[in-house]
Amino acid sequence: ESSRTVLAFDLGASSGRALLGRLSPSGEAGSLRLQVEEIHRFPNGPVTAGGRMHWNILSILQEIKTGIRLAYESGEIPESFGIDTWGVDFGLLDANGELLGNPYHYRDSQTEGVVEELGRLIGEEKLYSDSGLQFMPFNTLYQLYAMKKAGSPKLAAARTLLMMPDLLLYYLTGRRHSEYTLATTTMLFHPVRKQWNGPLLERIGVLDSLFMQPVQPGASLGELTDSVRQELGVPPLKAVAVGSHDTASAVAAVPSGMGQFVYLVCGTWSLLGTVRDEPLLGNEAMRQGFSNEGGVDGGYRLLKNIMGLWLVQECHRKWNRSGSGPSFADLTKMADESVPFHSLIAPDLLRFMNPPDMEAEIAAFCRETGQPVPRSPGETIRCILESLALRYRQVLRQTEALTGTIFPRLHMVGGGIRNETLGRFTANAIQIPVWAGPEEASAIGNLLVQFQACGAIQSAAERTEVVAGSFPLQVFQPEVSERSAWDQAYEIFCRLGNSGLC
Ligand code: LRH
Repeated sequence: ESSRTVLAFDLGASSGRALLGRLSPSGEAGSLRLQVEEIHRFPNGPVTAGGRMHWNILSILQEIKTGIRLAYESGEIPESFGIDTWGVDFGLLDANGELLGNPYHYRDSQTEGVVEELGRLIGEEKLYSDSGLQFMPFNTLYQLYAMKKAGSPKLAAARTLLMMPDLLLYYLTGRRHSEYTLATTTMLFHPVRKQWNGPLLERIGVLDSLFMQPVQPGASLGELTDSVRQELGVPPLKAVAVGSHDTASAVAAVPSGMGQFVYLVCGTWSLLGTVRDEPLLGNEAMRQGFSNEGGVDGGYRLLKNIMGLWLVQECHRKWNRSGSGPSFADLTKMADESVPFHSLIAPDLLRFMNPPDMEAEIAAFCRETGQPVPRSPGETIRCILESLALRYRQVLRQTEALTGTIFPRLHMVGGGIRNETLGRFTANAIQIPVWAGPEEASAIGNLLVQFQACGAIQSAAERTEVVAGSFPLQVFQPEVSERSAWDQAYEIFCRLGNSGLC
């Protein structure tokens, strides 16, 4: 039996990547091993123009085409490709099928004040029960409402809305579609009826004809257009719908085994939660700021957005403007060597979403709350990592209370697992073992759903077996000697308050 290959594009906050996945028999009877190879990497940062933050859409399209060409040049013949990226962002097409401007980036500030306004207009409980999403200011609903209020001519001219992977696939295949997991990040998709929320769209004055009934992950989306093939000099290649929401793909790659599990998808964001058969749409889940997003296997990802390593990335960006500042590894080492629990922040406050100077914002928070102000990069990063670990504890407790489940371990996946200090802090904060891996979870989930679509993998259970058999896990055990220090820190942390974003 020979190996099979598919191609994944995973677009993250700072870079986009093309990865080839090769699935082959592992030697053990019947089991399969996945190997992943990065063949192309390109920048994917926002571009500020005219005071607004945008996607650099055409450049990304071109890089994806380059990735496809490089896949064939490597000598492999992929059976299909799929694209995943972060939730909520979209492009608008006019009546001729042309893109109306550069899509906005969700960290743009256009939605300021809109959460409160729509909460009053629609009613928070109604909004929550009809969307299942926490009230995050960048949700597609809020972005569209802000455009509407600003009298956006683009919105007026729009005839089709495509989420970012759907838009990129439209350019590559000539076909329009809407993928389900991303639709569930918009706040405009009803989690139970599984339809676009017509009355809500009407209420905000946006045409429901912009939206198409979503297709499920695994669906076939056609092939590269002739003109793209000719441009690249490649044979026919099929596009497949994956969990095009990066978090959906990452959760699909958790080596959880059977039964209920709790995950922490750790990257620019930290997404902590579980998977359930039914959404939780009541007041308790709303008050605690949980989302119910669509999973690749039909269930619901009950999770909370936590500000994540964005806090570190923004400090790193500031200290590296000249190009010669400390690396991420240097910063973690400095944090390790700093005094424990010097000061703590409430990471999910809106003020940390996109401040002009993250280091200064953290210092201001510490000053305002009567704590010592971090005076060095090491102290600032230590403050961030400890605060994140304590926030994980809080959200884990909330997840357990909401679902009536006690979890024996936390599965941590995504690029954040490279930060061993964070892994150790997390295990000490939550006082259960952390099983870290795989790192490339979004790309792996993307690849595996394609393998399911072409019949090489038969089920979700087999998918998790393949992950478990293909990638090493690093286990962080809670340290008994650290227990009381983290308990004390948690009490202080809980008094800081954590409203804002959620
Ligand atoms: C993580 C993520 C998250 C969304 C956010 C916008 O990358 O997709 O699930 O809420 O980005």
